[in-house]
Amino acid sequence: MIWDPLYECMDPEQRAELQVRRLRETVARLEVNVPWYRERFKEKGITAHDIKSLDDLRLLPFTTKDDLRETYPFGLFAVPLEECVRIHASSGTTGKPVIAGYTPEDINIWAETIARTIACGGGTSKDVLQNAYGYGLFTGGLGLHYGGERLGCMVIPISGGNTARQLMLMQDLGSTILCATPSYALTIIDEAERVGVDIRKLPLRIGLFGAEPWSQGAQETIEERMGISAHDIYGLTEIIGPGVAAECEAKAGLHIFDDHFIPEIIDPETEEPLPPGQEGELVFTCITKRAFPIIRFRTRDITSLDYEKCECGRTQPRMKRVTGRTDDMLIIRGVNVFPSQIEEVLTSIEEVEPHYQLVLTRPKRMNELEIQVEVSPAIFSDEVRHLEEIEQKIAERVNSALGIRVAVKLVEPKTIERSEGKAKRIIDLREEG
Ligand code: DLL
Repeated sequence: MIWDPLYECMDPEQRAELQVRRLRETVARLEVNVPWYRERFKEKGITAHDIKSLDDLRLLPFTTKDDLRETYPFGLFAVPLEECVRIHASSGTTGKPVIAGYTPEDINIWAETIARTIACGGGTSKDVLQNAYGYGLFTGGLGLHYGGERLGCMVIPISGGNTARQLMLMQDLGSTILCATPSYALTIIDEAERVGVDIRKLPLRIGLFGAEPWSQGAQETIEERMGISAHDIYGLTEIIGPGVAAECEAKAGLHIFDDHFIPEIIDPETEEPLPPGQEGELVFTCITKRAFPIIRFRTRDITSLDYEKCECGRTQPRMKRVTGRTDDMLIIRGVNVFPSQIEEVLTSIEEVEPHYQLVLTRPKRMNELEIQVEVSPAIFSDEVRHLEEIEQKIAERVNSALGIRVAVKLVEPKTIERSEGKAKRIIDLREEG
């Protein structure tokens, strides 16, 4: 089902007109209400009147994570604080979080884009939605919650963690949709197998997984082991939270809700826009939000865009699965590698489980990577020689797929920490310098 056919299937030219109008209005509001943007627009010599077509987007300045740090906490809010009814924050690995504010209209837009997200995955008002994203400052919990209610689902606001209870309620309440990070979905599968629950026999039919990079291989593993259709959903706190883009039933990329968030792909070095199909850094401009409408936000996520109409009928552009971020890219002897590329290789090897960690060290001033991956219990009790063969096979596959030499260590089942939210894949043991 398409939740909002008027906008989701809109003629692209008509949508472009709508986008330009909304963009101009947003820039005009920022000129008046946000001194930080007013200054930046002045520096660039641009006013709202100069925005006549979508190409004029590139006249506007970028906003970066550093800019958000500099203006922390409310410096980019475009309404008085008393008009806000909610804030969320992204955890961020270092320093202060990003604070996003929402007016009632923003909450409303968000519920709509999440209702679209759930419908994109095949959800309807008849579904029972088990929401295992964390509730709190993280946008996953309350985001999916309000969107689920907007669509008319019965929402189970269980939040992340307490896996035994997740399984109990999944069985007792007949959950048909599971919302979680993909790594937590794997944790749930693991626990189900341990206690002898066959999720494939339960009513569960759809998974809405996102908030971290995951590979196509992991998607297929989850689909197989849960007996569901798994969908990739994407979003970020700075833009609104989840509900920015979602994979439809055609599974040919994630539709971006671009009547609210205009995407661009730029070369992260030169900052020049790149044509459709070319991979680069994803940039978003919010054109409908009231409290925190960010202009040309550099997400650091790497992907490409496709503007062809999708077989599902939606005309919104699609982004490819995000394989990584410019800041979690590892450089191993000059080769750029993302953890999800290694995951893709691991999920193609039958003997190992999709539970892994990447240990980074720097002996002799060169980055070295060790992949630690779990094997199934049957294999672990096997002969040492067999284990060594598997390690070698993984190292060879990684070498042929990515062109890097890595060390591989098979570890005992259940020794890698299980994730309840975003998984920690990289253990960085490098000394500074
Ligand atoms: O992770 C919002 C979200 C919640 C998305 C629930 C989907 C589901 P942040 O915590 O601000 O927001 O983290 C945003 O997470 O820039 C990406 O690097 C990454 N990310 C989010 N979704 C995906 C995805 C939420 N589907 C950052 N694939 C983004 C890959 C993703 N990476």
